[in-house]
Amino acid sequence: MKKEKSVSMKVMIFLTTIFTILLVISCKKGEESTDYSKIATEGEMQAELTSPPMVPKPIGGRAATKLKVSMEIKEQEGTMADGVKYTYWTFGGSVPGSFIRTRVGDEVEFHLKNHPDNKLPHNIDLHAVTGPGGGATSSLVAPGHEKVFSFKVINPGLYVYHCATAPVGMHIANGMYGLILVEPEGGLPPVDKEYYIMQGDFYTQGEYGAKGLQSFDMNKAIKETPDYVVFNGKVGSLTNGNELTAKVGETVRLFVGNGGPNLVSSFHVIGEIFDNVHVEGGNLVNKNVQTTLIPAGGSSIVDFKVETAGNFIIVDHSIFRAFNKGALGILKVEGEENKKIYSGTIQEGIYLPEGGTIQKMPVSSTAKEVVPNRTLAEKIKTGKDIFGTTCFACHQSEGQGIPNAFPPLAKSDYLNTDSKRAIKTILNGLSGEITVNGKKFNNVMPSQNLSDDEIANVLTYIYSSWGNNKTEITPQMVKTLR
Ligand code: HEC
Ligand SMILES: [Cu+2]
Repeated sequence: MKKEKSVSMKVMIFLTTIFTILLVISCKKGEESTDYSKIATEGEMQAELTSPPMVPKPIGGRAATKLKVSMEIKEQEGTMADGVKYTYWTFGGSVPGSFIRTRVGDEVEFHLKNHPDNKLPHNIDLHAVTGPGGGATSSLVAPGHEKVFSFKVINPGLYVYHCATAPVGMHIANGMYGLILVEPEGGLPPVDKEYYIMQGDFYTQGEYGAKGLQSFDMNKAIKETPDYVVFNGKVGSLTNGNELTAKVGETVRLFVGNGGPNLVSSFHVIGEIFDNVHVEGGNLVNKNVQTTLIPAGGSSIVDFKVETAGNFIIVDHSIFRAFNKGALGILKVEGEENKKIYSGTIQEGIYLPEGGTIQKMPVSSTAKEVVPNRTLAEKIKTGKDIFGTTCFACHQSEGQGIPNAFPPLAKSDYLNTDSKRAIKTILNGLSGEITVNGKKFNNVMPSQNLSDDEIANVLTYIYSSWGNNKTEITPQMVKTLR
């Protein structure tokens, strides 16, 4: 009995010692993490502000200072997509608004100006602010006025800011959001390229692509059924000559935000893996991430090294948003392809399950083909079958296509002006920007492995349908272009 007691006493003493040691360690750690609300600032300076996709220069080692931010709110007409106009409400004239770069401990003196031509009052709620409304309560500013308030940034991270004037959803839906970065002590690890991307969903009276000035649709916003989901305020902000760029071997950091107002983003770069992700824009760094979730009103900092050349497509991996609502950008990496990392197609062949070997694709599938003599009606009939099994998946059953993805074949000016070009499109495939009936497409059509006869028939069918010009294509015409 006595012996047992002394054993339990020893255990007690042992546990108490461990506990005390742990307590001391945790206290020490607590002491080490600085309370940035107490850090003193040195001097003052004007903040550099940038519009997307650019970000201000890194802060790195500079001491905490009084940082003056001067931002002007502008309500202005802009372009949502080709031929589609929208009246954006902006912080600093861009969607998303100007990027603000601070370091932890900075005292930010914020000058919010509402341009006299604007029609509405606005304010700003910065998620980097510790205080009621994140600044919104002290920043409501009428057109032609300026409000000044100040705050100390005490938590490092990447934060969203947005307008919080009623109806809040509408101000955000019209583009009133942006990012403010609070660098940690000593800054972020240096990289070669830094960019600013922010996703947003837009609700317009007309459907996706409907021309003219589109007004905001409150009902669609409440139902959370956007017509547009885009990066940096518009379709094509990061494509068609606006691509982000980097060179092989460089490291790229993306400051990514999501303004919402409704949707969350499954942010992904096709063909890249994020080496580091500051999860939700905070301190936690996750490694080797394929897709990072960015909540509405949240952010993420991702970086990766680009190892090989090519176009890397930036998407919201809720993928219809990317290909049908605009959430698509491109990172263009220039330099040498790295075949060790990515080989490209090594061999393309026909797969024969029974034969067991992969054979080379025949160069000309018509070499020994006996081409039957068909009447026009027969051609159209067989052509229709080919269309129904091969082309319709993309171009749709009535040749109407899908806006922004697959061009129409019905009443297609592209098709009707040049039949040789149409034949070549099927023989060789087609990529790059084309304009069909006034609408731009920039996608890839794979080459179709069809015989001369089949191509002649399917094209003859298409030309004789849906208001096209009734050109008759012969196998001979295809053969000369093969
Ligand atoms: C996998 C999807 C896909 C399939 C299958 C496909 N196409 Fe296409 N097609 C496209 C895309 C995408 C373009 C536009 C390429 C670009 O943007 O450069 C295109 C363009 C065209 C064009 C020129 C543009 C126009 O509208 O006149 C023709 C003609 C055409 N396709 C015919 C066909 C025919 C005929 C077939 C079937 C034999 C077919 N396509 C199968 C995706 C496809
Ligand atoms: Cu506003």
